[in-house]
Amino acid sequence: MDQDQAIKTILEAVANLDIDEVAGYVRAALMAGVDPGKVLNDGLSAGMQVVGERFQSGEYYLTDLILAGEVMKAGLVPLRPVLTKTDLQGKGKVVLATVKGDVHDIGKNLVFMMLNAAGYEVIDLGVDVAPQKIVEAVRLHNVRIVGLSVLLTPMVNQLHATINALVEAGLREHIKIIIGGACTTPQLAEALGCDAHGADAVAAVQICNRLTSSILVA
Ligand code: B1M
Repeated sequence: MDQDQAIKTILEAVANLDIDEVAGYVRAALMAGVDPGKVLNDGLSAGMQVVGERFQSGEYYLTDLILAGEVMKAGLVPLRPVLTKTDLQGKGKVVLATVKGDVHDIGKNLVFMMLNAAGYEVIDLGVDVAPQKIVEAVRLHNVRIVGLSVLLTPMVNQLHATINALVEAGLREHIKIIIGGACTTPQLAEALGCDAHGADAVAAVQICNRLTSSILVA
């Protein structure tokens, strides 16, 4: 099987909710020499995109979305050790959360995994996290980077609420804020006064590296 076909097979397995085969297809792609980042972005995540479209069109129901989450997790099992192979340590601390009202955590968990592998100490507050809890975590752990994930458009106002809470607590000027998730864009990040937008988990690491150097220089 060629590399493009291997990726297409993974995409289709996720899109068709094939929980029994997905991990095997990921293993086969890795054996065929496909780049792990491509397996993640063009295979697994692209398959989730199709699931979302089928949900939106009424072809899939909420139970299918739930199963899709499990399919994605199954596909990540063989990928995780390859994505997290690193010996870097001690880059600094990052607080990570999915905003209040939103329970999507697959993307956030990928960002966690990649930041961890890149040597960051990541304080993961989980999902449905209230602004005040983020403020408290920033204070408690003395972090310099806050990462916020959101997938639901109606919850974008929680990004705003969180940033406001950080401003009111007098913390905003001491930290960098990066946002990401399916309903976010660089324009949204700019409009909200964030420091960066991460398109995917690999980009999130590159951005944190850049933000960390700017903090060290300042
Ligand atoms: Co829901 N869901 N969901 N869902 N879900 C979406 C997001 C949706 C787009 C589907 C659709 O209609 N097309 C839609 C949102 C529409 C909108 O508002 N724009 C939607 C909806 C409507 C809902 C419910 C309201 C459905 C209902 O109840 N009627 C409900 C809401 C629950 C809630 O949160 N309160 C709901 C529930 C669920 C499940 C719980 C069943 C399940 C999530 C399981 C879980 O996360 N544990 C689920 C799923 C699986 C999806 C889709 C199909 C897939 C999401 C996913 O995991 N993608 C999704 C469709 C879609 O996104 N196109 C959909 C794969 C993941 C790797 O991508 O999270 O985007 P993503 O992360 C990426 C990047 O965005 C980035 O890195 C990752 C890749 O490397 N990234 C960051 C993410 N966070 C980052 C942070 C960063 C940097 C980068 O820095 C901090």
